[in-house]
Amino acid sequence: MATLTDTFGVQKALTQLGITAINDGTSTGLNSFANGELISSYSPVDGSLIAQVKTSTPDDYQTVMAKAEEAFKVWRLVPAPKRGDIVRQMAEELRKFKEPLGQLVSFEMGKSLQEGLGEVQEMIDICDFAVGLSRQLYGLTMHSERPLHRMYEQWHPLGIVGIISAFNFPVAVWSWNSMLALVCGDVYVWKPSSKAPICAIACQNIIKTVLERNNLPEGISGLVTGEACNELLNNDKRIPLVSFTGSTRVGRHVSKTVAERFGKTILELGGNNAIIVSEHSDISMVLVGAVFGAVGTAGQRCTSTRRLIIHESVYDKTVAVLKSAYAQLKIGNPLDSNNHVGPLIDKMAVESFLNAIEKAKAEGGTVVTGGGVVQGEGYESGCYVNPCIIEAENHYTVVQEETFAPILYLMKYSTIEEAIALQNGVPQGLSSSIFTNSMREMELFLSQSGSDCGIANVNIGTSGAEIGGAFGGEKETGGGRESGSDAWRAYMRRQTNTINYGTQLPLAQGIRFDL
Ligand code: UN1
Repeated sequence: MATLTDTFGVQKALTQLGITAINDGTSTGLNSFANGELISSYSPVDGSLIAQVKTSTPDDYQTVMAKAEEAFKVWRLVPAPKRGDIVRQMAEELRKFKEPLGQLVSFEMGKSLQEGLGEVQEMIDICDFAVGLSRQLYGLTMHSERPLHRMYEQWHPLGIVGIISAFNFPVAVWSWNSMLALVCGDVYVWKPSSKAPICAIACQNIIKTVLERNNLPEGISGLVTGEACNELLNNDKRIPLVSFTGSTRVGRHVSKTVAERFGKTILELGGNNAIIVSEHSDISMVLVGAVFGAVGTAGQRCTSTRRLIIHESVYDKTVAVLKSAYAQLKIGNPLDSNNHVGPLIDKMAVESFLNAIEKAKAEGGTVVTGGGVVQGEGYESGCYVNPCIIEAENHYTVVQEETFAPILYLMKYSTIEEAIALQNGVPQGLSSSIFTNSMREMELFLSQSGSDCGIANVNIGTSGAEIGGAFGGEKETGGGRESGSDAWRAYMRRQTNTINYGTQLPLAQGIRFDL
């Protein structure tokens, strides 16, 4: 019987990416030392074992860190535009490997092939962005209050950046951090999700060719695997910045641990993103935005749409349209482009999907459509679920939490002020959106009395942000910003310099100190 792996060419992709059945430190070669237990990576697509990865022991971790420390001494001296050129070469490699890497992302974590390819495209885009940035790491100059003095600020590399990434964007979020860190003159140690370690090995293999070709130390790009490494990174004083993507619960712990040693964090934690559907909206646009937002990546994006806040006058119509759209959804192998919805990452995720639906019902919610596990041929992994729509109220505990699954809660509003209050009335603050053609509503939503989120969109859903903007959110989302705009500043340290080129030593604030 042909396995799904054969049918969709995943085996070929693995070979192209240099993935063998067991990947350990020796077979990957690039600053990855792993002599610990094996992690097995199973595909949620068909339940098959993709490969096994050895975890890093505490000794392995120390080896990787020592190499990173050495590499930093070299890398920080490479002029920033030259660092940009190395990142440009990485982008070229990623362009070459876009197809197999996109396939691997899809196969290892279960998102659709198109989204897998889109994720690799985000990597290429952030590389290109970082290349330009490598000539624009600008500091300000100020006018000194003293004569014959010059004052300015400059940005220096921080050192070793710890990157802890999540399964849902196993390669893009790493690249947002790593490529910016690299042009800033930092090196990094990456601890990928244990649910998607093969993607990380594939990236290391790609980076390795560029570093080797340019005679650069492998320690520039470090990889450690296994959950025990999280605490080692968080507590390590040699790591001035930890960029963590994951749940609010774990993020709270990372934040405290790193702050305790005065390290910095970039936190990308949970979202509870809502779309406001105004009576002045275009329903066909709402449909695409809401359905892709809620079921794309099987609801496993931080930016997934979790709540629809619908004006009472268009509520019934919107629910009817959504219901029929959900009835058309094709659930199945994400490598098959005919399917809209792939599997959840694992059976634990399926459990939390089912539990959340039960909780919502117990709190008074009504299931409009969906729910339950999809059974039968092609669904043997047990990770496929029917995307669910539930009529609910914003104050339900289950609605206030982020469930990383395709559950969309519907609620009604009558005034725009009430809609904005509902949208903001959750502990998280990542992404938000309004569909409206009313300028008044749009501007109010974007004003200081509007959305309290890091991302606020008009006539666009909550997910699918472009890399050019700063990405991140407020409140329990953690406050971090990554990717575009001036997010690079978090990867550097600012130094204020004042130079006296006169022959006197006047003190600031006019203080006199005569000797
Ligand atoms: C995430 O889910 O962690 O905006 C990141 C988006 C993607 C990134 C999501 N560009 O949906």
